[in-house]
Amino acid sequence: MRSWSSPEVPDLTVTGPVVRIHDTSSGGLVETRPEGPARLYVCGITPYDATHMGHAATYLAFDLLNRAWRSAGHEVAYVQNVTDVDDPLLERATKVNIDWVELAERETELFRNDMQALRILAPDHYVGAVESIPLVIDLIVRLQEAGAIYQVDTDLYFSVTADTDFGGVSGWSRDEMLRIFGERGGDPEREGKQDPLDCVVWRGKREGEPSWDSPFGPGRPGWHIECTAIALEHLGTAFDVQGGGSDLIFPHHEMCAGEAQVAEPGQPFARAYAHAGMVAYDGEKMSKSKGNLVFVSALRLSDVDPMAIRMVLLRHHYRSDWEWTDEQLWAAVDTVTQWRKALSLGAGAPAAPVVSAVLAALAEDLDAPTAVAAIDEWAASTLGDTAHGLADNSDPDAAATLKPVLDAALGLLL
Ligand code: 5CA
Ligand code: ZN
Repeated sequence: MRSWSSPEVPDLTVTGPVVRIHDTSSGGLVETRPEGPARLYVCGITPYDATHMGHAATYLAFDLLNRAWRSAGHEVAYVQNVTDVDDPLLERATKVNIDWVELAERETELFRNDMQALRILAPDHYVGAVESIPLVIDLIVRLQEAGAIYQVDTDLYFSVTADTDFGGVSGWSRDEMLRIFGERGGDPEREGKQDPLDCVVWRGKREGEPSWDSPFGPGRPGWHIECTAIALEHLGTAFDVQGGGSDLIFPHHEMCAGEAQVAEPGQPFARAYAHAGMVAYDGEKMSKSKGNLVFVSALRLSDVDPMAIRMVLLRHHYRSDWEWTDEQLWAAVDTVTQWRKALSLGAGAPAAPVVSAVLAALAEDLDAPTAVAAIDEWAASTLGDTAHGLADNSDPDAAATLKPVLDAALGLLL
């Protein structure tokens, strides 16, 4: 599938520190130690509605990781999927009476344009579920050979007990898993399952649903196995980070890891599992099913500078849950104006310590708010200095030093 066009990342004259990130599986910060290119898999959208601020916040978080790795001197191999066939997409297409393929293509295209406007670096491989069906079928066959697949009617299930480390990603108790599984696409109540937590990997054809031929009869892939198959194909096992929002910790990332670890015993699926907090609006998690959405595309259409949208997101630590408000957007518009003004002066407060502070903050679990605060301070003292005549410690090349770092590390083109 076509990706979007990536903004250029300027080369920096300084190298950032080793990147540490919070790993859900171990419950603490871990040092990333890429061998060769840093390998990143981020779960992509289910394209049945426009990109909202929650999506944007999650993709921005992993964009910061991508940029922090590059600042530290690593190449990055980045893979993202598109869940272009799944229950919510088919249900929406039926409800609004349009072809599901058309809906998926339209919303994926809108997402690409939103990501491009927000200057999110594009994945090297942007891969749809539909185009990956042969990979999914191969993976199911391997799981069958490992004795981890059984049939209920025309559907195939993955047996979670086949992974001796099942539960290792989320660390959740069985009770918690059982409570949440049904709310997030699972079917704990279905008769005939060996374990209520087992997840579907091949859903046999239903009337009115699209289907593809397979050795197990016509049907379509289950959700989790799509990401497992795509990640293993393009990144291999033990890749550096799997990322997504915190609503993917369980069941999605747990099931992906379980399937991969049975197919490739002795290897973890990912070395670390990183999760972004949930963005709320009107007091509830922003979600397509609740309809409390702020769309990136709608703001772009009303002439909001995408760099101001990016600034709102950067002001929140990626792991915190927060609520979108319009006040934050207008404050961010002012910040962007102020920073541009300070940068337009050329000279300013000393830039070298700000560069170090920004790179250090981002390498320490993507702490964008601390990085942004360092630049706020620089801009305030630069503009203040100008008001009172430039101070003795003024740096004649401040803007020229800072601009490439704002661009490379924070993705802000000002
Ligand atoms: N296609 C699957 C992943 S394989 C999926 O979850 N698609 S999605 O469109 O529902 O979500 C895309 C990404 O946005 C996921 O990482 C999800 O965790 C994240 N996300 C969804 N809603 C929010 C929200 N309100 N705040 C933050 N992130 C969110
Ligand atoms: Zn996924």
